Amino acid sequence: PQTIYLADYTPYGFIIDDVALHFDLDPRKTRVKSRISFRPTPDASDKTFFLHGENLSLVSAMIDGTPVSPEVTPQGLTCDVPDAPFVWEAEVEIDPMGNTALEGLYMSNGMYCTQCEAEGFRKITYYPDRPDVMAVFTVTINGPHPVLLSNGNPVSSGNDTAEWRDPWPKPAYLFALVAGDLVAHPGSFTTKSGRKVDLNLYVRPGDEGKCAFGMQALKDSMKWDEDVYGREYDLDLFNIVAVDDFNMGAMENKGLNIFNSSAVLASPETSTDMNFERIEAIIAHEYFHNWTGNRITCRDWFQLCLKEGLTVYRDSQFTSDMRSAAVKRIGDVIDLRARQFPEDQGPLAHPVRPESFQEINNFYTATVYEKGAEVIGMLKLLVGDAAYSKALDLYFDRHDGQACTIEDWLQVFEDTTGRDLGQFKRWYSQAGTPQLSVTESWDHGTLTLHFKQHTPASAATADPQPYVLPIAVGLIGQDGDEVHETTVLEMTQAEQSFVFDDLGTRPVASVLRGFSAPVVLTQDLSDADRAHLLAHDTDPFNRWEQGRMLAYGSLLAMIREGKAPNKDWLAGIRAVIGDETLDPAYRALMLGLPSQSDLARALSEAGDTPDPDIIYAATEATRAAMADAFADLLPTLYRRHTVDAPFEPNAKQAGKRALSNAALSLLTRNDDGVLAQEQYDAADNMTQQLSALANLVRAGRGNKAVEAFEAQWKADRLVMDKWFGLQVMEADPEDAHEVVETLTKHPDFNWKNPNRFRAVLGAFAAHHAGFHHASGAGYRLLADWLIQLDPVNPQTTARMCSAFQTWKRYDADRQDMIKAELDRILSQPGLSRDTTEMLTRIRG
Ligand code: B3K
Ligand code: ZN
Repeated sequence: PQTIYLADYTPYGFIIDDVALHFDLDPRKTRVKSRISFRPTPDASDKTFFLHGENLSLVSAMIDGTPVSPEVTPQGLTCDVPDAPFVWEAEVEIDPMGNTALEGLYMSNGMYCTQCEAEGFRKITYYPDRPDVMAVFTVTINGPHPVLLSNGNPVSSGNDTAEWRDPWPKPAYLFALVAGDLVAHPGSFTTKSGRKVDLNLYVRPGDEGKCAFGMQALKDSMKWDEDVYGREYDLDLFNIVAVDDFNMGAMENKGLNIFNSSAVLASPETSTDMNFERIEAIIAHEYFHNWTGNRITCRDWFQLCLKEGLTVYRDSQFTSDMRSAAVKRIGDVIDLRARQFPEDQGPLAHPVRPESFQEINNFYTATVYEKGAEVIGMLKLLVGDAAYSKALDLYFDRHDGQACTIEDWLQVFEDTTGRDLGQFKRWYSQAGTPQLSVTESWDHGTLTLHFKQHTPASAATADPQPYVLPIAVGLIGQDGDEVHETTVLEMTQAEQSFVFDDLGTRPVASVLRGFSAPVVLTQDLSDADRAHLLAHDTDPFNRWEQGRMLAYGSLLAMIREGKAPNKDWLAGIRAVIGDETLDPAYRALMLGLPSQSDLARALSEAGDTPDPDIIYAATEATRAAMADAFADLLPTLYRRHTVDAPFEPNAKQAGKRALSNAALSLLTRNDDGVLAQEQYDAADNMTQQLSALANLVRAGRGNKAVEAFEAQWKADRLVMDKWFGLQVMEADPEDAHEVVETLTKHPDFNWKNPNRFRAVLGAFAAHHAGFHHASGAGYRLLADWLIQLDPVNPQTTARMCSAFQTWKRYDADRQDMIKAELDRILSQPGLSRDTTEMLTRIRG
């Protein structure tokens, strides 16, 4: 496969004034006619007329009305064209039904839908399918379907036909078309300048009852973007469509967002609190793309973080405002460590702005998205809130309607603040997680913090240079009072010291408050100092973090030396979870433990070889010790926070349920599932029902409830995904692979549906001890399924290959077995470019 380089970027040789598309829909033979006005760019060096096109059969092509015979390859076509404005017309035939890759125009449960980002439009018609070519589209759709949708505003509609016009120039990746028998859940929003916008959520008949929450989330998002970023919506209409077969969460097509039904449909009976929060965030994310992504788009796909990092950052601000900022931040850091750190520290490491790729779909990663958002958070911390707002206003003013680069983005900050961001830019160009260590010296009222930063070399970055690190620090006195409020230290060197003076007695340093930079921090704090911060830190993130560090210490000592759980840690957690002045959601987080793969990462960072069975056993023993140590407290925690009022998906109720269910999971260890069964029988919402079910299965008492749940929810695809997933997640490591094998033989295991495939195989890949079973059965099983899925859906296959990215952490036997599986997959004839690239990089 061919490697594409950022350094090779050249502007397109033509400008498009206008695109007209005409669709005659048919499941196997859809006809697409295009009429596109081109004009040569005056100063372009490359005048070759090239149009991308894949899996298309060309019926006819004309230039200025005269038939032409372009030279066609599997990637596209070239043609001689006049050195003056001309009109290109073509007709192609495509096969939506045969399109199982879910990219381009495809069918899902009888409806037509599209997914064009990043390079799917070329599977619809011949076109310069690159984001820096922006044009105005008119779309006509013919087909016997009650609902026919495309981008922009409706122009006309009649029997089995509709015409749409999108007045805003856009790249082809934002094109969308939907047709089918759908019902609309309507709403409306009046913008701050008084324009009324019609809103619709289109769903399959039967799903009408799952729309209200998503609609409200959309209105909240529209309002928030006006209030916080001053951004108003720009069309008369905003449509969202729910689709069952979708490779990702959702897609921000202009005026016509298409969502995985799991990312938009919600009801109390069928969705958990976590589902509600995720749906609200994804709706916000896609809506926010209208300005950060659509109005201002990317020049090329290397700049993906320009829209994704910024939009993730914006949606995290939104969730912080709608819910609890502290809880959101902790959740984001847990997620970053679980998904981004392994990527950044393994064979798939790449900069936030990659410099080369073979398949761009492989770069929609936690590094581009989540680390990309962290970089923006750091920038904001460095320049301050006011300068951030000014810079964003300038960005929107200066670049509206353009396809931009990271250089453009940083320039608005330089112009606003006068800062030189040359060194800061390394966050975009270097791969790897910086390791930051801090030691202290104390001298008569003066505390000096000595920092060192070091980033390990990787295949992507051979010799990483020091970063600009914003390090938020506060000081907590011996009596528990804050003696120095948060200050942001700006570290730019490999080694640097910062002084705090005029201190009476020696305080405890609370370092990297709010996780102010995405680094691995090593701080020489004693357990007593950590316990002091756990009890008194005014920074909610760091308070939680110290509990987590103590948990790591306790678990690692148990794993390495068989030590009993750390009593000071248990006592510290006990005090926090019993503190009724604290937010229940926050206390629920305090009852969490590092995941087993986080422990494996910590061991391997320290130079040890993780043993998944020992990690599993230590985690179980620690949970048992918690159940024991908190035994007297748990029943009260459970009862006090069980919600009696009618279900509301708000943060307040969700926090209470999170805490009572965290208590339930410990209580179940003491009562053999009696309370869990009680909760299961009484549950009137999915949060309570699913949590009870998970506890019953974990306790080995779930058979009856598993059957009852299936009988109750057989007809609901999204709930059945949970049913499949839960049985894998809660399986005993010894038989996890057998559980998976049994589930894959279930008549409802439709493996071509990405949600169902992920529910089972994705959950299995995340089951640390089950997947890494010493027999190698887990590796073989996943590899078998990746081989089966690849020809059908390369994107979902390639994404799941990352299950193997941590393979070099493990012992030689496991490494040999994994390597054999990687090679077996790689030797499959016709393996997709997506999967080939992923496995080649992982194998190293
Ligand atoms: N921009 C889309 C992702 C497209 C994925 C292409 N493989 C969703 C999002 O980030 O909002
Ligand atoms: Zn996005």
